[in-house]
Amino acid sequence: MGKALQGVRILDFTHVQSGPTCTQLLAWFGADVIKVERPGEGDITRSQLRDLPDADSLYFTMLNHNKRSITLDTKTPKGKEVLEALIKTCDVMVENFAPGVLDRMGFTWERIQELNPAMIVASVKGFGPGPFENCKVYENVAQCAGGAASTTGFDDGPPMVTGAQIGDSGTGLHLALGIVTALYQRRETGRGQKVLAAMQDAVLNLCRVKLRDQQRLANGPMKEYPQYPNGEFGDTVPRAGNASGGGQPGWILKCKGWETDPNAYIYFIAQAPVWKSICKVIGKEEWITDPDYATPVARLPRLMQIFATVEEWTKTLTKFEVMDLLNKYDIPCGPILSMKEIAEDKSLYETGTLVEVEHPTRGSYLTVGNPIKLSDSPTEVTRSPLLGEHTDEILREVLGFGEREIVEIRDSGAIGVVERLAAE
Ligand code: CAO
Repeated sequence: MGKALQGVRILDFTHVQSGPTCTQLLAWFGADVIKVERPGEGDITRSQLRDLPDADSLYFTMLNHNKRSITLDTKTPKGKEVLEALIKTCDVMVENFAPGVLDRMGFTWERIQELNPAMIVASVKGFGPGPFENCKVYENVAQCAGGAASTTGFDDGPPMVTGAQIGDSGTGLHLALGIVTALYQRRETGRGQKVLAAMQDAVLNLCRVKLRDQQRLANGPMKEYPQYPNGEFGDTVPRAGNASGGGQPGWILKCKGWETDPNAYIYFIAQAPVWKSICKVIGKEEWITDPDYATPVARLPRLMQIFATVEEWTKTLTKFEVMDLLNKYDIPCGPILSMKEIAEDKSLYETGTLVEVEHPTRGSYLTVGNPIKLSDSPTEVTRSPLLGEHTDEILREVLGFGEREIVEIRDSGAIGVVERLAAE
């Protein structure tokens, strides 16, 4: 079966997490992704957080599936020549260098356009144009600057970052959409264009509901927040603990075993249409008609007390028993799943969301597959490339260099000594 992005060739000049998540998605949709790495070290994540000596880290392997790797020192004259040849033959360049790096390398937007006017140049940067545009940015910096940290955590605690990599992987997702959109537009115009996803912007986009709340604040307290009715609201959106960001109140409740199991909890949502069922399941049928509890508006000032009552019930059952019981009545809830529990969930393997991958130097490892399923473009997850594994293949087959030219490139040092030895 064909792949959605078959025939699209990506010059993947990305590193660390944000850029690689984007190009990995494009590879899963069938693009030919050629990762350009510095000779010797390659993408810095190959050696970061290593769990096995001399094997590419899980950090790297889990972000670079289905790609090919070429090593190239793009600051040498020969390296520049090869990069130029790649620019001429690829449809998209994706990069997430610090601001100014590409220009310093000699590959300005104008130069790239000269070489290939149809090339789409897609970039992740920490910030868009403005006071911070020249800053280097990592995940948590973006979470803080995009409004996520100030609105995450509990009211009486410090700002908090979240484990979900909304700054890196979240921006990679945004960039991938920008790239396919630009490819679509190119079909009409024949021209390339710049695509920018700033990490601050991507995080803010994901925090859209909090900017909504900033404006609601001017019109009175937000009644679904735990600060209502007894706490204080200042002039900015407060941290809402585990309150729901939508119109249905929710909270995290203890389940059986919570004293020893840090994840024996369930997210419970007091959805209005199933209020009667909730009352019946937890044994509080009198709340169905009690005017203090019967309507959503009446319940708002009592939410914490209601959750505490429901918790007395959830504490008598495991989170999975609660899940089963509540779902019988269509009461929305979600067990707090640990990474161990997720890794053991067979259904996630069946859908390809979790995948076991074989790797020549680290053996078998578990990874997250493509979370986006296309019925006509199935994803087969293949392992990440070793550093420079496809250097010769790309020089020969993609760029059409002959043996003499390849030897010349090697002898110039542009593809690096280690890779040269590996190739011999
Ligand atoms: N050949 C020769 N040189 C190369 C090369 C290659 N193949 N690949 C990279 N380099 C050089 C660059 O030219 C640059 O050199 P100069 O500084 O002399 O111009 C150098 O490597 C370092 O690039 P960098 O500044 O991007 O890397 P860093 O480790 O210092 O910073 C990061 C990393 C992520 C903070 C920065 O790249 C950045 O802010 N990127 C944009 C935001 C982003 O994506 N952040 C998410 C990171 S994931 O958490």
